[in-house]
Amino acid sequence: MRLINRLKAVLLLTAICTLAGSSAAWTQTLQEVMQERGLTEKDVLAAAKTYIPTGGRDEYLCFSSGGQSGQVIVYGIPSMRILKYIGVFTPEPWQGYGFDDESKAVLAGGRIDGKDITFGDSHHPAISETDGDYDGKFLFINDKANPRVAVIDLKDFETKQIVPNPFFQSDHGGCFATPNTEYVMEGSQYPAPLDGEFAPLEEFNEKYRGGLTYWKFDREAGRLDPEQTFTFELPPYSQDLSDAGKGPSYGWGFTNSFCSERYVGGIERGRPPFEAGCSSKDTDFMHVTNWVKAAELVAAGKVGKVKGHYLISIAQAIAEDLLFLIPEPKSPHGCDVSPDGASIIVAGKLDSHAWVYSFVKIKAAIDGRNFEGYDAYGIPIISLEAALDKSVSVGLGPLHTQFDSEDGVCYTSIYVDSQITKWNYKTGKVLDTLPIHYNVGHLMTMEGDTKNPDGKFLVALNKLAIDRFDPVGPLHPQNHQLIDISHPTMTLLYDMPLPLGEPHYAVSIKMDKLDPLVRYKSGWDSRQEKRSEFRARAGRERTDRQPGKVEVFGTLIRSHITPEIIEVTEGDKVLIHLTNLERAEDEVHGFSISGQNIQLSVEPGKTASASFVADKAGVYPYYCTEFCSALHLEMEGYLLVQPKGYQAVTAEMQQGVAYSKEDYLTQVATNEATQEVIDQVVAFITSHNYQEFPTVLALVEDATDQLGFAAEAKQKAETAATGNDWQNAMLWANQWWQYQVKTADLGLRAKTFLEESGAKKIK
Ligand code: RUQ
Ligand code: CUA
Repeated sequence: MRLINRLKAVLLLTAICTLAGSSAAWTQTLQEVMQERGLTEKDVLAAAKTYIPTGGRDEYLCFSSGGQSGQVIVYGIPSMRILKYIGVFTPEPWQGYGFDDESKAVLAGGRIDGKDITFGDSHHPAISETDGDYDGKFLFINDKANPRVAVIDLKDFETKQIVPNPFFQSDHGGCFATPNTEYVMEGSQYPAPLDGEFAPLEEFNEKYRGGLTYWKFDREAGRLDPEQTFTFELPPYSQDLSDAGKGPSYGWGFTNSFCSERYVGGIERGRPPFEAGCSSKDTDFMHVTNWVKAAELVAAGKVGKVKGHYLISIAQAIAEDLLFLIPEPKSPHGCDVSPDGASIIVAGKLDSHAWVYSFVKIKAAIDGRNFEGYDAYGIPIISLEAALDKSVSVGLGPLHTQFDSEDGVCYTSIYVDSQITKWNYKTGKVLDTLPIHYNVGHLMTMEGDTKNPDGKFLVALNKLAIDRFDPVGPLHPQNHQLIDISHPTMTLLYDMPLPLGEPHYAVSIKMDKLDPLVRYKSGWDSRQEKRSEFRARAGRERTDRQPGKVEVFGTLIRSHITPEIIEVTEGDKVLIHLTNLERAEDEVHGFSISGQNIQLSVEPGKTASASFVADKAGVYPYYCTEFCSALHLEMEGYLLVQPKGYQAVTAEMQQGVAYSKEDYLTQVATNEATQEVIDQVVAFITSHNYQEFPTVLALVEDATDQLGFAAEAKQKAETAATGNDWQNAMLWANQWWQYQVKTADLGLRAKTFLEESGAKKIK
């Protein structure tokens, strides 16, 4: 046994040396592989354009809505490797989201009328902008089904806030950020009474309304500020997508609508259905809103509050020149402002044209009060002729438009024809088309909705996959298709199945604009972004007891949980706060207790809490749910829920093995051999410029901690040995060795990192 331990330490070192020296030998040529797998040269080229060698990085990071999963999917481009699902509107157990008290509070922010909503239909993500360009700080996304908006901090990719819309019953036209993220737009979808009360459908025209909320974003706090947020009351047209103006159109917002017929269905009453009544007119309306002027009115105290929130009535919007309508092609969908802010492109789902509106013309019509009339609510209508620059035939069922780095060039998704059309909205020329598999909804180019699109790649977010993937039953994965757009003609590179929900929109940002954390400051409440009042430091763990309540302030470090025994009485409220003491990158510990619906993810530095009522007497093992170390399985403990009035009968813990002096001495010999390995690694590290590598510094910091613990355990072993208590001497000697192994593990990782990063020898 002891000998094996000693060998292990030695093996650890030799394994590293062998690894460094070996290189994989290819036994086949590229031609042979192509032949064997039936690949064409085009296939191999596509692979070469998307392949990321091990350890490599993608150029862009994509945030895709996760549709009905209520999450955000994060993947790299061009590799299309999925990196994370961010829990947003829906609990996500791996991240402990919705299972620890801190994140439960975030989800509780999204309650509607006090009701927990544990599902979201996430639709349109938006990255925060500074001066019209992505700044990589925050991500916003809306929930269409239960009108809410969430804020995700891109420091740690965690959801920090969910706010329900105070007036709507559904939303669609969000999230869209204004050029400096002053506001985040959220447009309603299906009209309903804004006061949340009942009104019969017979009173649709009078009582039902749409709306557009401009959520004020407090960048300092990293939160939406409901106090400074305002909403436009809009007619009961089904408002659809929105976009914020920029450049010349800065200060304005544009929101589509369908069903301006205000048709109310009722098949069961013998009436033609919604789909007939909502598409009978040839045109619908684009809503043009002036948010800068509206914000001034709010600041001047001229906007009233309803249900505690600023609401600009239709009458006030008309009187203050804040709201205008422009006819749009039948059943419009996408509403996309060009990078220069001069044009707005709208495509009608039931039309084959993309309509290019000119903001200069719109502004001239507004300033010249050149209106063709007023809608039923008195809102001025700018005529199509007065606002339109051109319309271009792009294919059947055009939806959304995204922009290229080349001036005037854009791409429109064509739903019915299943294709992407590349065209120029300045010249009106169609440049190229590419078939899609199948029925593309949104599409996205790299940073394609900023004022400086990067072009390069386009992703088609397809509504159907049909025959693209291995069959997995009637519910197919979604298909994201990666397209190379760096040349005059588009080339399809890759099909990526997404098995989570129907992604609507996605946004991509250049990787180098992001700077995510690898660890938290120690004892960090990541949701409130401050030091947790529940943090514990090494050696300061404690359990507080009050009648009916037990509160644990514990820690996690490879490979033990402190405390290892939690004793409570049946009926007690139990609060467990755990701090991960690790500094090493990726050393996450989890925490789960049998039968309590608890699952924490405690990343390095984080403090996370679980609370529950121990309502049934019994024995409940708990353990770490991340495979964090060789002794991960031993990272365990017991929650003992004692029956009321329980009296302990046995005084001493039982042990399965008795140790002798000889066992102790053998263990000490192993430890001394291990120390030699550690010394060699330390010598290697300190002879190099390791201080210039933050990753290594963190590993060294961690290793130093572990070595400190080793010294403490060593001392305990020696004290027990002095008293001839060989049982405890041996156990503490083994614990001393455990700490050494962890030190060696960290040290070897640091050494490998230095070797791979070409660290310089300094002495
Ligand atoms: S959309 S159905 Cu963005 Cu085309 Cu929601
Ligand atoms: Cu910590 Cu497994």
